[in-house]
Amino acid sequence: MPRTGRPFSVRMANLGPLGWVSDRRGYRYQPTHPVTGRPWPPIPDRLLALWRELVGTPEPECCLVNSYRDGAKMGLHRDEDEEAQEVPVLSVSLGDAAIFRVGGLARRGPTVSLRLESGDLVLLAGASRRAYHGIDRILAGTSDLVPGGGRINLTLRRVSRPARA
Ligand code: MD6
Ligand code: FE
Repeated sequence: MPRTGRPFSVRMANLGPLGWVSDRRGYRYQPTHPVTGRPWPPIPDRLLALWRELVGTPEPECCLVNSYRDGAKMGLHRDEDEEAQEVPVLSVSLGDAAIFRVGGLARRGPTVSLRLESGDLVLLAGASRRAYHGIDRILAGTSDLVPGGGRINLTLRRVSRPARA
């Protein structure tokens, strides 16, 4: 995590031309893994097809892979490290169910909680693209999809501002 250098409880990886990474210096997108220096693997066609169906153009540049085990959670945040703030963010939940909290544009405003099951999709589009959201907890043992238990969330994003036609 920025400043403290403490690890997130969520483990992260990326697919696609750009990956979201975090260290003491802050958050950013970069084309290679921060430790190995290798490019991220490509985004699978099935995920690209889902994006084309639900979002359309431009193409996503990053699929962030979040892995939740052993009480991992994610604090309230906004996805705001992308230049392309007007392009929706699409997420796919797999494995154990999770309590997803979503609010509005103010960090301290009212929120609602949703239970996300394996296979559920969340599309933050329009005004909700800038809404605060987070994962309060994982409901362990609600799915046997992920070997060893846990939850995986895939978020597809456009990072760079698309070239205008
Ligand atoms: C998660 N999801 O479900 C965390 N962000 O584990 C997100 O942070 C998220 O579901 C942007 C759009 C959809 C999301
Ligand atoms: Fe998010």
